[in-house]
Amino acid sequence: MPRQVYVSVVIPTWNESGNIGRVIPAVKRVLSGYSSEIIVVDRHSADGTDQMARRLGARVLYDDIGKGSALMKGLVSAKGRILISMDADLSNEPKELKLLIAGIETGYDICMGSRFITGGGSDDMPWVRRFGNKVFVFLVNTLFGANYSDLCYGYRSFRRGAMQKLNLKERGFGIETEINIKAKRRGLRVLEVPSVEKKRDKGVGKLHTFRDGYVILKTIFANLSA
Ligand SMILES: Nc1nc2c(ncn2[C@@H]2O[C@H](COP(=O)(O)OP(=O)(O)OP(=O)(O)O)[C@@H](O)[C@H]2O)c(=O)[nH]1
Ligand SMILES: [Mg+2]
Repeated sequence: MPRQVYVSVVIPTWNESGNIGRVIPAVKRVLSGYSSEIIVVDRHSADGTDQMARRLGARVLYDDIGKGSALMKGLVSAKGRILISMDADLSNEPKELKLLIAGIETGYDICMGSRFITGGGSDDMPWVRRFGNKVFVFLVNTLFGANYSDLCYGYRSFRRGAMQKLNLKERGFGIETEINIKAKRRGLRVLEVPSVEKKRDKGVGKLHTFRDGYVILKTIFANLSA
């Protein structure tokens, strides 16, 4: 009889060899009391991220399109009852995993880390991104009648089955925005929990403020007519 997986953590990676060796053991430590799996979805990194992840016990998949597409690939193949999306660069605190798990156990469909409610914060947000995020939050709340405090942040948990209801299409950094909009539209129960985003540890960020800001804006308007 195969062991039931309770929590699946999906981590998209693109040249994260400086970080992945710390993230995976930290996630395993926090989840030691649960049956869990870690799925790394790698963009054929040139720095051996995939080999390191496999050596540390993660299941490794590949995707060469974008962060959103990698995340979806991982979530679709995940076996857990609770699915979690997490970055590889040590920006997301592994100890907060328990809060994300508790959110789903309490009865919510999606539990989103927020940097902008009491107890949350960010050491990794230059003012341009902070301003852009505020504008995008305002737009989504106004256009879709939502009440989010944060938007472009990927540390989240999902009840298995909630994802299928969203029919996600975004392949890049628009994925979080699309999730927020469609979760509201489909009437999913969403909880925000405080999260403190730390500075990326090693390596370089893949998000380009203006290029990906435009992607997020396009995502918002594309979903108006969808
Ligand atoms: N598979 C895959 N992973 C990606 C891709 N782009 C980014 N990632 C991963 O997605 C996560 C988030 O990307 P980051 O580059 O940290 O984005 P960010 O946090 O907005 O930017 P920084 O603050 O500069 O770190 C990291 O684990 C990246 O390695 C991609 O195209 N494919
Ligand atoms: Mg990052």
